[in-house]
Amino acid sequence: MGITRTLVLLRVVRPRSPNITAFNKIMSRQIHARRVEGVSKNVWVEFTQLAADYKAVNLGQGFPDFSPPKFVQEAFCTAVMGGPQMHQYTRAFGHPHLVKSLATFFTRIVGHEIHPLEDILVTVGAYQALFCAFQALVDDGDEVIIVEPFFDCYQPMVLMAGGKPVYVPLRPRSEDKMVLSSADWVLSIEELSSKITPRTKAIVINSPNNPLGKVYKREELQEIADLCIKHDILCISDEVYEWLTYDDTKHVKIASLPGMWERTITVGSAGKTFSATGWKVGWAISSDHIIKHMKTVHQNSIYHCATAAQEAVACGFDREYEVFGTPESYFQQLPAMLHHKRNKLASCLESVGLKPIMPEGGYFMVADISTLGVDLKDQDSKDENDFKFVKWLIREKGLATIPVSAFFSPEHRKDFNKYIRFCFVKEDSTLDAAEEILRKWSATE
Ligand code: IK2
Repeated sequence: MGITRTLVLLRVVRPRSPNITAFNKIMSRQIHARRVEGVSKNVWVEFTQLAADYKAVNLGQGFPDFSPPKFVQEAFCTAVMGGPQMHQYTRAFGHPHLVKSLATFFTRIVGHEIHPLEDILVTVGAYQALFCAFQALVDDGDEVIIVEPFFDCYQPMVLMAGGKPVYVPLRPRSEDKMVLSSADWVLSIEELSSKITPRTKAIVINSPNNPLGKVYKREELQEIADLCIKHDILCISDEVYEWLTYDDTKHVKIASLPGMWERTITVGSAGKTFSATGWKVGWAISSDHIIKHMKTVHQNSIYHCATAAQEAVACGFDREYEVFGTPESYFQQLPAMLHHKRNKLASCLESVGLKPIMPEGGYFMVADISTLGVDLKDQDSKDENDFKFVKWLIREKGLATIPVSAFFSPEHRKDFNKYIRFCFVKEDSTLDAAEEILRKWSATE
């Protein structure tokens, strides 16, 4: 059953239990802990449900609507049929086969000998790697610099750890120039530097960036690295889209720059790497003196993630190690396929008068909607403009996307509420269906 059908079936309005209401009345103290205050809104929960309710063509949340490559599907089936141990607990910090495969694979990429048992933590998706990092490394009052736009969970995770998020936006290179590529969005090192205080504990970067698709150049990473080293700051580097770069753009790992291995936590995702987001296998790679604290959070919360899924991901990396750099590699095939989809979506958006920003990496495309002039006065007035527009597009046109202000801090949201995000890791038929909706709409305007 597809995710849309499942979500539609789950949308049964449940009457409030009389027991819960009674309990709330008798409970004389506040039920919730303060750490859940102000972080309950979640763009994925809201828009995935809305897309399902309206059975919209879904270019919203970032997951492929096609299957993972055969070799990992087969590896998963083999694992599931592979005897009792595949169905039981495995090593808490990562299935032995997987940490070995990850260490072998990434030692070659980072250029630093990675110890499978000391330097890697396998997690429930990249989400949990990020959660463990913030919980293990951020203390009350610590400041964490987040480069905007950012994957939305960084902010609530910092807050839940007791930290203070401090934001530095990527800005279009020039306000008057048409912003055509994600490379036109740049970080001001002066601005970043001005945000560093004695309480700054970490800087969070994401390359390729979600939602913009910006891939940081080596020189940009070097400037960030210099600041981290100068001020003794950690770097949390979210690299879940590391294999997805286009037009000869190269992804560089900040951990591979001199002096950065010891202070960088690199976060990865098998969901994004092998087009299997539902498996929820992710990892953090860092020096053992950092990973050991993340292990403490992990062992006292999740303990470990599904054994068979870890085994399948290990087989995937073993295979990729063998074919790395050849046309057989999925890490070449997936970006090649997505390159075509990216261009297809860009032409479609341009043909209906939207202004897309061409991503250098990842599988999202941001477009400026300010030229469209849709009347949104009937939409919820508390919402930002892009939220209103995306809701309108789902309800009225049956097309789901994501509002880009969700990737900005409350203080900068207003400046970026004229953009929406399209996901293109979709079957061509899904992209065609989206194109048809947009064309019909533009023909009636
Ligand atoms: N980090 C980034 C930058 C991500 O984009 C994601 C997953 N995003 O998917 C939702 C969307 O943007 O549409 C994660 C971390 C989490 O990855 P995982 O699924 O491995 O937990």
